[in-house]
Amino acid sequence: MKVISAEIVISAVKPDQYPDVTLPEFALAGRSNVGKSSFINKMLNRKNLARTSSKPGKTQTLNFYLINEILHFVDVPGYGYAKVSKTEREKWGKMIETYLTTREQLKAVIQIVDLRHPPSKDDVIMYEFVKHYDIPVIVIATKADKIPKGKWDKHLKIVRETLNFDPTDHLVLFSSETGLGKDKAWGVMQSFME
Ligand SMILES: Nc1nc2c(ncn2[C@@H]2O[C@H](COP(=O)(O)OP(=O)(O)OP(=O)(O)O)[C@@H](O)[C@H]2O)c(=O)[nH]1
Ligand SMILES: [Mg+2]
Repeated sequence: MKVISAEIVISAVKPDQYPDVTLPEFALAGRSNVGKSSFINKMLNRKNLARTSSKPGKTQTLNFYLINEILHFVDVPGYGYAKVSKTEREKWGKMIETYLTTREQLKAVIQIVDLRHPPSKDDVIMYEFVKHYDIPVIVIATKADKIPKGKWDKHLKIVRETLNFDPTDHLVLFSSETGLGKDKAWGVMQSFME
């Protein structure tokens, strides 16, 4: 996909703030600091459209980005960030759950995991959640630039095993640093838009 235009439409916290259009949507899910916002920026060739940070907990609202006037990316707060209060965490959890289970134009969840480590307990819960609700999921194993090429397969195998990965789902090796996997990720997304 050649990205011509990309802009933030709204930062929403409740359904009546979601954009009132039926364009296909892809929502990011993943541990805090795993690289969700960086994934969006890489896919859009933008340096900091989706705000990133080396400190976890940067994204706190559902941020809708309109791409080429034809689709939305939705950047979502990360899970597993210990420094957030329990009340705050529950509020986010509810906000994300409401979005994921009610948004009809959601074509797939893009679940980002860190290739360097086995998926966390929260990653496994998130994957089980989307499978339970029959939401299509694309798993992106990012930060591949931090692992030597020769070890990629070994790490991908651990990702598959830990998630109890459904072999009919897509798993894309990715790096927001190098752009590895970008074309493949667009290809998979486009297959969900047809
Ligand atoms: N080396 C490397 N670093 C990455 C990659 N993707 C993200 N990072 C770094 O990881 C940190 C977190 O990235 P973000 O994109 O802000 O993470 P996030 O998942 O949006 O985090 P929250 O909004 O806090 O949930 C930043 O310092 C990024 O530069 C990658 O592919 N390779
Ligand atoms: Mg973010």
